[in-house]
Amino acid sequence: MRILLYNPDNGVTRNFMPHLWMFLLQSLTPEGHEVVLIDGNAQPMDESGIARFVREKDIGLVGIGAMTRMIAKAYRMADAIRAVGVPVVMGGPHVTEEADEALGRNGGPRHADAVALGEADETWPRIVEDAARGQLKDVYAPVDAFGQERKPSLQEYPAIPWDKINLGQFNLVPKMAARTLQRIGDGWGTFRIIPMESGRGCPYGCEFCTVTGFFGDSIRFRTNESVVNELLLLKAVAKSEGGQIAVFFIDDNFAINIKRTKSLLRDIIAADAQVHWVAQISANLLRDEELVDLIAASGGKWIFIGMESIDPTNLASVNKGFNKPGEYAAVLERLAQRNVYAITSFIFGMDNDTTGVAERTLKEIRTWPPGLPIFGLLTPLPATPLYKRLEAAGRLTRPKHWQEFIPFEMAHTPLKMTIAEAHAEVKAGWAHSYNPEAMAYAVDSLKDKPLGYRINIFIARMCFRGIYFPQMGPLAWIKLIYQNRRTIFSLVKEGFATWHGRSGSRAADLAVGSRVDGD
Ligand code: B12
Ligand code: SF4
Repeated sequence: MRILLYNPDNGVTRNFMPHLWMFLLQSLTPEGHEVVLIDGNAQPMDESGIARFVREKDIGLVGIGAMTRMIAKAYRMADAIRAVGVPVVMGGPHVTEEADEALGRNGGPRHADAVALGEADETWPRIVEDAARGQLKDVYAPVDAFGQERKPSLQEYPAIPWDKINLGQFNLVPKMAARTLQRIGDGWGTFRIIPMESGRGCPYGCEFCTVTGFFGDSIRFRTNESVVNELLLLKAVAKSEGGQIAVFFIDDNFAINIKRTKSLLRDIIAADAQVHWVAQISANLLRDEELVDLIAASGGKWIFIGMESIDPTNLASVNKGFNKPGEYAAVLERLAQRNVYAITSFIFGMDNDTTGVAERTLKEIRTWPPGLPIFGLLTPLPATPLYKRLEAAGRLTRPKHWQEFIPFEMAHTPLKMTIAEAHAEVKAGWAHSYNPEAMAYAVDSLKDKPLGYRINIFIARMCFRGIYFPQMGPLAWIKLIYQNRRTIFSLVKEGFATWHGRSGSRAADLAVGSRVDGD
């Protein structure tokens, strides 16, 4: 049987990275079946396109995974596939919480033939075999012989065959430039950000988060050896094609067990398996100097920190009181000293937020080393404690907000400001952080750092701006480049001067017969 695994885009922003679940399920598919992957972020497709694709390619089963944000699109695509007679199984965090909705058991239309609840590592092979026999069940739950929920152990993690998977659709280097860039340095013909997990679960239980409910509060880890081998394989793949690779450790809190994280990072260094990597780590765990040293030495470049708010009352109200705004600056300095930067994530519209929250937050941010601030709204995701609290208080204004996804639009009333004011605060956060002056300031404030770091920060900022301000398509990018022309010009000028200086001194060295290369 030929199986299509499909992840929809949300139609607004495109992810820079493919989704791990597709590669994982592909690796866990029983022998004798062929698996095709389509990520809507890399290969946009509409309903008629996917219906045509499954017919032309003779697909026997389609698996769709989606977050709440993409679920409306996922249902539309599933409907189109089922209309041409191909069964659809859906999985992921949204349908796990809203299985009745996907199966049409709550009065709405049915979108899926089957739903995989929770982690599907162990149920997927069964789903495939049932589908091949034409005997799909409605619901697949990860339970043991006694009907108790069973979380898969990650000790026997499958080796994802990155060297055999066609990763063409996930290259971030534009086709036009790929050939030329392949010859630069170690090669930049391809650049991919690959998701990798080293563990699952988080015990913190923040009120707005799906993770503790979905993956559980006890943490399971892969062996160091399996992570190191995967990194080595990815490194080899990038080298063989004259390209670059970066890894996003998608663990919800990569340093949740500091001792284990340090041991993993030490093993990565010992095996020479370093690649540039990004990970999510909560601020409280970054107090440890040795951990931060190991992060830098093992290739860590960007750390995503869920700061959420600079107001301790807000943090306490969402069960995230372990975040201490008073230590944010020291944490970011500690990272910046090692040339590691932070993606700092904030949520506006919390219960203690009042108008002016964006400016108050920006004032703090300006005192920190430059990073990548991002701003969102408090969102009641299905089945989270937050959803239940707001529902009980009658504060949900759009209880099924996912059925009509609107980016950056609240689904409940905040307590101390209006919905419109909360929207304006988020807009102000993005506008003041990503206007050309803010971009120039971020680059200038790193004057003492090597040019490479400043270029890295600048490019990352240009891309991150697109999370809020639509910048899909060449025209939007041309406009953005024009607006930031001064910063671009100064970076190019400095790059040229550095290159010229280097080639000048190399010529001088050669002229006097001295050796310029190390032994
Ligand atoms: C990496 C990540 C991202 C990446 C993008 C996704 C990517 N390319 O990988 C980035 C950083 C861009 C991102 C952004 C956002 N994310 Co995010 N993200 C994650 C994260 C940390 C890891 C996802 C992952 O790969 N997990 C590991 C895999 C193995 O697990 P999985 O995807 O759940 O898959 C398993 C099962 O669900 C199931 N399964 C999944 N799909 C399918 C399909 C089929 C057919 C079957 C059978 C089974 C199946 O089987 C898999 C194996 O067991 C998760 C948290 C988490 N730990 O999962 C949050 C998470 C998915 N994100 C979340 C959110 C809310 C967001 C944002 C909306 C945040 C924001 N406010 O802006 C944005 C929106 C992104 C967008 N563009 O639309 C929520 C989603 C909750 C929900 N109900 O939808 C999560 C769960 C975190 C949370 N705090 O609650 N995210
Ligand atoms: S620390 Fe992060 S992953 Fe853990 S519950 Fe809180 S928000 Fe979710």
